[in-house]
Amino acid sequence: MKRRVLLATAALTLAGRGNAQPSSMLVAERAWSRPALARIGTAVTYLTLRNDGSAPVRVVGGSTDIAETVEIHESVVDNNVARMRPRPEGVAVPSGGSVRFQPNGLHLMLMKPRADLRAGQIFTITLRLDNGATLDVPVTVAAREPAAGHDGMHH
Ligand SMILES: [Cu+2]
Repeated sequence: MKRRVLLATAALTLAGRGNAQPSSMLVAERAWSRPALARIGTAVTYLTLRNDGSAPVRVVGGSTDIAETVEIHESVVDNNVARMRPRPEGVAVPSGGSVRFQPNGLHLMLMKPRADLRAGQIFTITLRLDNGATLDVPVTVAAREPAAGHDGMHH
């Protein structure tokens, strides 16, 4: 029993070395945003989040220099009417799993873009996680989802 406790402590120490958030490793892939005119007042970003860590992670919000706020939204069909609702509770990404933000589903809503989003432009969204960590995600402006293989970065 005592031996087991000691081993567990050693593992924690090793995992924690050089990494403030050893409990999670979230990866953003294929982040893209449709071209949008600033005067429309909103823009939308999609991406896939993959959790390579051993604990679930919840994305609770985000921010970007190019818009006033970033909200997590979900498109739903209600009485045959498509609409979207904010998800203040965020989105959980299970350990070893992934969550896809895509048209007609989960998306990041950029409120009040400060300038037009033009195809080919790249900007950064900083996602905020419930464990206090953040994840900087490079987002490409494109008319449709980029092909696989365009990986984001670890935090
Ligand atoms: Cu929305």
